[in-house]
Amino acid sequence: MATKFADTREEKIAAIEALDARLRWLSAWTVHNANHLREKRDGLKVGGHQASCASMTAIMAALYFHALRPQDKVSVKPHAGPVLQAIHYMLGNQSLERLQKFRALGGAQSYPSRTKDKIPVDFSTGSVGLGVAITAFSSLVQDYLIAHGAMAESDAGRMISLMGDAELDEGNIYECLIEGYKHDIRNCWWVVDYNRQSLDNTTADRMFRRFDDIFETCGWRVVTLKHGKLQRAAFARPGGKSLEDWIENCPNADFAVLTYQGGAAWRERLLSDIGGKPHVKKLLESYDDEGLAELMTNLGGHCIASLMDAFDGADDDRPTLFIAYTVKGFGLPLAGHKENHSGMMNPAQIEQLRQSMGIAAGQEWEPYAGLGGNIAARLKSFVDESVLAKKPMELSPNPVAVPAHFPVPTGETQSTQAAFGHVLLDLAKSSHELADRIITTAPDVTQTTNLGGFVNQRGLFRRSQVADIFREAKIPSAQKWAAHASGQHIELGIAENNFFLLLTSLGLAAPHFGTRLIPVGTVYDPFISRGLDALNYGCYSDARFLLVGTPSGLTLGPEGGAHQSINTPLIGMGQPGLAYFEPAYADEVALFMRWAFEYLQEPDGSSVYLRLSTRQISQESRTDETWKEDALKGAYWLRPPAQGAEAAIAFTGAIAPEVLAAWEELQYDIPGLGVLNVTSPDLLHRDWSATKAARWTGGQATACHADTLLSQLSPNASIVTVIDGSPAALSWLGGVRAMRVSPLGTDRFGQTGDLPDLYRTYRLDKDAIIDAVAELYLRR
Ligand SMILES: Cc1ncc(C[n+]2csc(CCOP(=O)(O)OP(=O)(O)O)c2C)c(N)n1
Ligand SMILES: [Mg+2]
Repeated sequence: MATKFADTREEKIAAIEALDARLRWLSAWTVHNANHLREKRDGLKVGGHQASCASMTAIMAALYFHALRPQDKVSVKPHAGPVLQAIHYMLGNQSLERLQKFRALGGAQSYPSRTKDKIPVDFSTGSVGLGVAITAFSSLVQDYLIAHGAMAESDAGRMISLMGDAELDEGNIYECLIEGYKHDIRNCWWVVDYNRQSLDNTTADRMFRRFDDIFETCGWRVVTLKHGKLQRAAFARPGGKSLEDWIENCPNADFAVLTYQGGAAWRERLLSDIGGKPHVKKLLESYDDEGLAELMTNLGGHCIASLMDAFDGADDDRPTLFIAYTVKGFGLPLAGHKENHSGMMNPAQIEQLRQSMGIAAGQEWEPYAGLGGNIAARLKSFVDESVLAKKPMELSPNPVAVPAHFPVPTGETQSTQAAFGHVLLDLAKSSHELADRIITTAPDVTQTTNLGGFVNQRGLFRRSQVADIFREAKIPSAQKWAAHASGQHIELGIAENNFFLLLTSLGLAAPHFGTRLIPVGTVYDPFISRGLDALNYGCYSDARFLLVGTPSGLTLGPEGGAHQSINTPLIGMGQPGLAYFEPAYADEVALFMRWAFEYLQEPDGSSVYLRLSTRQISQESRTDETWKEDALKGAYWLRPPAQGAEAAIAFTGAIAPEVLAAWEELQYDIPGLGVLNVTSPDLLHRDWSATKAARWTGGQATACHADTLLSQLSPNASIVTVIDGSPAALSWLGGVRAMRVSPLGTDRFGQTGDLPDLYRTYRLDKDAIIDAVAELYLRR
C-alpha cells in the first residue's frame, strides 16, 4: 500500500518536482507525436512549442498542485497548452486518444479553448495579451457579483494568468492596467514566464526592472523570482557574490547563448570574466560541467521551493505580478537557442531525453513512467487528492426570464438609438428580475449612446461609494454620476479592447461564477474595429452579451470620415458567435432586444450585435404583427410585392425613408414593386448558406428564408440593395435565385456633411435608388 506523498513540505516539493519533470516530458512527447509519429497527409508542419512548454512546467506544477484553490481560475499562455493537457491527462480528465490527436480534428486544441477542448479550460487563449487581461476583468466581475450579493466574499477566487514575457509588449495589457487601477481590482495574479525570449529573438535588456515600475505605479505588488535555491546557496559561498553580480549584469542574449552551449562554455566565460576575483575559481571548480550548467540555469521559475514560497507569500487580495525568471526550453537540448520558439527536438534528441528520464521504450504515454512503482503510486495519489481534482464543474444556471413583450417607444419619428435607450430605461424602472441582471458598460460613450437613462435609474458600480460632486453642488445636469456597490453600470475609459474584454468577462459570469448577467455594451459603431480582436476573443470564448454599435454609418456624418462605419455590417456577418441585426424602426428595436435577451441565454445561442442610428425617421403604422416572425429570421416584406413582380428594393436600417420615397415614385411604373426590409443580413445569409450545406450533409432540401421571400418575385426579377455600409452586405441576395442586383452602399471613406448631401454624394438618396431600379428594369 503506497504511503501518502507530501506529508512534509520537503516531500511535497519532491512530489511537485517529479510532476514538473512529468509535465515537461508529456508536453514534449505530445508535440513530438503530432509532428513525427502521427501519419501526415498534407505535408504541412503540425507545430507545437516544446521550448515554451518546458519554460513553464515548474510554474504550472507549483501553481496547480500547491497554490491553487478550488475557486481560482487560470488562464494559460497559449503555447503552454500541451502542459495544461498533460496536467489533465495525469488527473484522468483527458484521454490518451485526444492527446495523441493534439492539433488534429477532435483532438486536444493547439491553445487552450473553452469551447473546443474537452478538459476544463477557465479562459481561452491564443491571441497573446487578451488571455492575460481577461483575468483582471474577471476579478472585477467577481467583485461586482459579491457586491450584488450573488457571491460570498469568502468564495472569491484568484483570477490568475500564466503569461509569456513577450505578452508584456501587447498594448492591451497597459490599457487593462490603467482600468484595473481605476476600479481597484483585487484577487488577480499574473505570473510571467520571464524567459526573455519572444518568437523571433531574445528580448530587450533595457526593459529590465521597467515592468516593476509600471506595475507598481498601477498598484500591483511585484514579486521577482530570479534565483533558485541552488543559486542562492552558491551565492552564499566564498566567491558567490561575484557570481551573483555577474548574473545580475549578464545581457539576455549572452545568457541564452551560454545556456544553449552548456557547462564548458559557462566555465570558460565565467573564468574569463570573473575568474580573477577572490574564491571564484575555486567555487567554479566545485561543479563539474553538468553541475555548472544546472547551477547557472537554476532560475527562480524552475525552482519549485521558490515558487511555492512566493505563491504562499501573496496571501492577501492585492493584485500581484510574479516575475519568474526562466529558461526557454529548460531541460531540453533546445534550451536558450533564440530560434527555439517553434523549434522541435528531432527523433534522436527526444530519444535521448526519454532515456535520460528513465522512461522505457513503449512507456512514453504512461502518465507516471520513469518513476519506481512505489513512487509512481504515491505520486498518483498526490495528484488524485490535489485541489485541482476537486475543482467544481462549471455551472449552467437557469435562464433569467424575459418579459413576454417590451413596450414599443412611442413617437411619430424616432431613431433606433433613442428607442434602444427607451427600452432599457423602461426595464430599469421595472421591478423585473431581468432588469436586475442587466449590467451596462461603455468606453466613455455612455451618454452619447443613450445609456444615460438606464444609468440614472440604476447607478454606476464601484466597490466603494463615489459621490456625484456636480449633483451635490446642485449644478443642473442630466446625468446622475454617483457610484456605489449596487450600481449596474461599469464605466470604462476610452479603450475598446477593455470594453470587449469586460463584456467577455461579464458574458462568462454564468459558467465562471454561477450567476447569469445580461451585459449590454455600447460603442460608437466605427470603433468596434479598435477592439475587434477582443470581440473575436469574446465570441470564441462563447461569452454572451448584447453589443450595440451606435451611431453608425453616415449618421455620424458631421463627425467626418474617421467616424463613418463602413465595414461593420460585414463584421457582423463574418463574426462567428455574434448575431447581427440592424433595425430600421423602434418596434423592431424592441422586438430584437427582447429576442436578444433570450437568445444570449440559450445553450446554442450567441452574443448579439445591434447596429443602430441617431437618424430620426417616420415610423411605420403596422396593421398586424405578422412581420415580426419574418423580421426575426432576417427580413420581411415592408411593401409586399405582387406575385411575380419584376423588381424589388431590399434595404437595411435607417435608410428606409429614401427607399420608401423611391418606392412611392416607382410603384406606378413598376407594378407590384416590393420593398424588402433586411433586418439581419447576417441571419439571412447564414440561413441561406446553411440550407445549401444541409443538402450535402443529410439535411432536408428545404428553402431558406431568403429563397421563400424572393420566390414571390418573377424568376427574372431585379433587386436593388441599399445599406448605409458596405454594399457587399446585401449584394449576395442576387445569388439566392439568380437575380440581377444593383448594390448601393458606401465603399469610400466618409466626409463631413448633412445627410441629404452625403446620401447624394454616396448614391444612397431617392434619385440614386430610382436610377438603379430603372437601369436594371429597363436593361432586362
Ligand atoms: C496577437 C498575437 N500576435 C502574434 C502571435 C504569434 N505568437 C505566438 S507566441 C509569440 C511569442 C510569445 O513569446 P512569449 O510570450 O515570451 O512566450 P514564450 O514562448 O517565450 O514563453 C508570438 C509572437 C500571437 N499568438 N498572438
Ligand atoms: Mg518569452
